[in-house]
Amino acid sequence: MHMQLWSATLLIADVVKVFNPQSPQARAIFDLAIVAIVVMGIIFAVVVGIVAYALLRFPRWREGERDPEQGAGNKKIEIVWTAIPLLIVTVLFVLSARTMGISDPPPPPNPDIVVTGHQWWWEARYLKSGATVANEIHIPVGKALALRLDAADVLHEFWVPELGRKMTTVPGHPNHIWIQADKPGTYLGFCSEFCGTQHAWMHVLVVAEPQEEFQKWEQAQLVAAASPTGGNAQKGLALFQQMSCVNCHAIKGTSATAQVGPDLTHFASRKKIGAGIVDNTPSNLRRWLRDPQEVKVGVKMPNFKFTDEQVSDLADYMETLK
Ligand code: HEC
Ligand SMILES: [Cu+2]
Repeated sequence: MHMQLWSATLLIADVVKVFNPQSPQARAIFDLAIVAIVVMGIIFAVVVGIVAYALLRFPRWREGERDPEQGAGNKKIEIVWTAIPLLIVTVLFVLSARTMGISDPPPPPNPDIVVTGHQWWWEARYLKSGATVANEIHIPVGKALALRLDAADVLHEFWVPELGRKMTTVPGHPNHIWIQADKPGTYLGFCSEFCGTQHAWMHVLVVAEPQEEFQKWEQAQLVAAASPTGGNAQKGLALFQQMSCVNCHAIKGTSATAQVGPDLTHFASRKKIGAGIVDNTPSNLRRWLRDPQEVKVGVKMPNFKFTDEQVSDLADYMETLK
C-alpha cells in the first residue's frame, strides 16, 4: 500500500509538470509560487525556532521550574505581531495581483479557439478557420492565443501546467484564458476539476510548432475525409453510416455531423484514443470498437457488440481518416 502511494506520487510529479514553466504566464505563476514557498519556509522556521527556544529556555516540564515572566497585554508585542503578518500578507497580495495581470490579461472579443469540456474529452474549435478537433490542440510557437472555455455538461477545468493557469469550464458561462508556448513541443494538460467516473482520463495534448507547420496542420484539419471506394474500409464506412455512430460523431465529407462525441474527420492523425487513456494504435482502435467500456469504463459510447469482421471493417475505415 505504501509502495503504491509512493510510486503514484512520483508518477504525478513526473506527469503534472508544475515546476517546468514554458510560457511567460506559467513562469509568472512559478515565480510567485517560489516566493510564496520561501516566505512560508521562513515563517515555518521562525515559528518552530521560537517554540523550540521557549521549550528549552523555560523547561516547565521539569520538576520545580518556575513560570517565565508573564507578558499578557504587552502593547509593543501585540503591535509587532500584528504588523509583521499584515506586511507579509500585503506583499503577497500585491505580488499575486501583479502575477494575475501577467498571466491573465483581458481577452479579446473574438477568441482564437473555443475549447469545450465534455464528459470525458475536450473539443476545440478554431474560430477563424473553422477547424474542429478533439483532445489535441495545435498552437503556433511563441504566439499567445485566446481561448474561450465552455462546458457541454458539468464543470470541468482546463489546465496545462507548463503553459499557464488553470480555469474552470462552466456550462453556459464562458471563461477565458491565454495560452502560449515558448518552445516547440508537446505539453500535457488535464481536467483538474472532478467531473465524473473518467475525470482522470480527460487529458489534452497541446502541440506547439513553428508557424508554418501549424498552418499546414490547420489546413489539413479543414480537408474533408475521402470516401474509400472499395475493400473493407468501404464496408466500414457503410457500417458507420448505418449504425448510430452518426448520432454522436461528425466526419466531414459524410452525412455525419453530430457533435456529441469527438469529431472523427482526422481521427487517425491523433496520438491518443479516449482523451489519453490508450495510444492510437491499430490494436487499441480495435479494442475500442469491440467494446469502448472495456477500454474506458463508463465512457459515453455504447458497446455495439460487433462481430470480429465488423470491428475489422470499421477499424480499416477509421484508419483512413488521416
Ligand atoms: C452515444 C454517443 C456515441 C455513439 C452512438 C458512438 N460514439 Fe464513438 N464516442 C463517443 C464519445 C462520447 C467518445 C469520447 C469518449 C471519451 O474519450 O471519453 C467517443 C469516442 C470514439 C472514438 C475515439 C475518438 C478519439 O479521438 O478518442 C472512436 C474511434 C469512436 N468513438 C468511433 C465510434 C464508432 C465507429 C461508432 C459507431 C459504431 C461510435 N463511435 C458510436 C460517443 C458515441
Ligand atoms: Cu474532470
